[in-house]
Amino acid sequence: MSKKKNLSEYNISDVPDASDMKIAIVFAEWNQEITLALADGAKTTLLNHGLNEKNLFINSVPGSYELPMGAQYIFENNRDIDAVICIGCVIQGETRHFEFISDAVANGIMNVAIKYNKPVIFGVLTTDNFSQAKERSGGKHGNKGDEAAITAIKMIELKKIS
Ligand code: DLZ
Repeated sequence: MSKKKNLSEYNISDVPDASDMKIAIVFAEWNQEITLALADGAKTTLLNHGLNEKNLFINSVPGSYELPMGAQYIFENNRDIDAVICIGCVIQGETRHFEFISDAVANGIMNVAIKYNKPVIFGVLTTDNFSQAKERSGGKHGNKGDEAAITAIKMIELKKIS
């Protein structure tokens, strides 16, 4: 296993060219200060790896709970999309909402991926507090949106070559 804990510090030559790919980002409007930074990181990384901006589709959903449905709508309406990157931020509160939302999103995303046999990337932060989320959306722990973008490109390529 790689010793790197932070995929934001990746080797550019390890990532395939994305110029012939079509990718969608769907982000949650909850905790928008964080999710916009993550979505922006994902977008920049995709474009840096050759994705044509006309092949990048960006939509939002109200909250992270709606991300799996958002991904499903995107695949239903755009059959040639290669992958969907789901971006969200669920922050621990005083009630059990956190667990319900986090579990439902993780399972829902996997179900959509399997249903369409296409990568649906879990770009969802699940943190104890806002400052942990800030640190992971362009702070000292990098930007997990970058990592989600790289994961999407790598999985699309894997499907092609495997
Ligand atoms: C209701 C709720 C709560 C309490 N917390 C979050 C959160 O931290 N992050 C997030 O993305 N969404 C949250 N939501 C909204 C739910 O995801 C969902 O939009 C609503 O429950 C409506 O289905």
